[in-house]
Amino acid sequence: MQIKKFKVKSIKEAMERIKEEMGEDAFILSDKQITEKGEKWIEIIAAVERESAYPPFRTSPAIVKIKDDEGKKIKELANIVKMVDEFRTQELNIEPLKEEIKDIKELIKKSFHKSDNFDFSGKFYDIYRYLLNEGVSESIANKIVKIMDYQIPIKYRDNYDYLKSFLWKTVYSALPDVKVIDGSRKQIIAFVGPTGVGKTTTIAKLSANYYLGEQKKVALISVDNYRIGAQEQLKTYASLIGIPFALANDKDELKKYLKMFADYDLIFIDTTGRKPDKDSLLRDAEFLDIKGVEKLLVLSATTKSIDLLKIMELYKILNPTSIIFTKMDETFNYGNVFNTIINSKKSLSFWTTGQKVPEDIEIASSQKLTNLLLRSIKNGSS
Ligand SMILES: Nc1nc2c(ncn2[C@@H]2O[C@H](COP(=O)(O)OP(=O)(O)OP(=O)(O)O)[C@@H](O)[C@H]2O)c(=O)[nH]1
Ligand SMILES: [Mg+2]
Repeated sequence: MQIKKFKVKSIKEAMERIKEEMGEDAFILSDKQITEKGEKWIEIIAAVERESAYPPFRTSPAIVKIKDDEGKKIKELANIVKMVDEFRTQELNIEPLKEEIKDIKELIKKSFHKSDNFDFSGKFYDIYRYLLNEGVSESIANKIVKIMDYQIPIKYRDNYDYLKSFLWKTVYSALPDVKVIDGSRKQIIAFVGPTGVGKTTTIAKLSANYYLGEQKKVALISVDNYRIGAQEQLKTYASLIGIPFALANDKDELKKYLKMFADYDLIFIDTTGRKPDKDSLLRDAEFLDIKGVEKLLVLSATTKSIDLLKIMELYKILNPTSIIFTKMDETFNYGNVFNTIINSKKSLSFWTTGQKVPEDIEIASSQKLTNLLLRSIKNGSS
């Protein structure tokens, strides 16, 4: 890894110099504001390694970045790399599956509302156990295997490769389409979610990517006046990226700033992280009930399934349009993410894969989530 220090006036200038001097693959390791002889500068440390980190929304799965010296984890990493390769092939070959996937989607729509239990045996039971081990809830695992049980003809029931490929299609088909921020239309998005999940960091990542990468006009508003200094975090990011920032102390101020930024493509609103309780969420819902403001729910992939379920239930008050999952790099188990998407019927938009701003964010992908969930399913006959 090659590392270099830069002293610049804005992140934009830094990005240009880094690109020029270190190449397309370089990325920012750290940034801090410094003052020299009364003049303000930003000191940037940039690095370059094999993996491409910028421009935005890397397509390589989050998990590949995990580093650990322990043999077990290295083995796991090797499996994941293999999975990534498989994923790439699957992604290329998905076109011919489209009709089949449409049929399965229909079937899922009908059967996911029924909840009768089934006894599975043989390979169907292995698949059911695998899903439970990955953190998929009993009722969802039951429904998936039931669909397989109904659909798979007798001649294929012992063919493990056929079962695996059918399972892949069933899991994939159960996921709603991904909904990304569409840079082609004006959007005002309030990021809501529990304390410490990564709302502010995610806003910084998206702002940098849409402003520097996609050349969109982005403005930030914080309504986080609840904790002392909370808005400073977003303000610092705004000044590093080179975009405007405002702090709204009440709803009237928020409306005033929305008017002020009326000609911006994207306005991101950072909200106070709260312990999810109904009364404070009702207050947030009232505060954010302004024409044109949509809500994006930020959740952490490290939260237990049962808690995610309760959080989702509570945040229904805010009617979020889609979900961002953060900290995908901190988990090895994706059943909770899958359960949340299936139960809430909400689309995923992005997921984040580390603490680095702006690079640790990706557009979510149903294919990748399916692969992550099924990455360790046994090969061949069992
Ligand atoms: N490992 C990892 N850490 C993350 C990720 N996203 C955010 N974090 C870290 O999570 C911590 C909390 O991030 P914030 O952005 O301040 O979270 P927040 O939701 O705004 O917090 P509150 O405003 O207090 O509710 C910080 O240390 C971030 O660096 C991620 O994808 N992976
Ligand atoms: Mg915050």
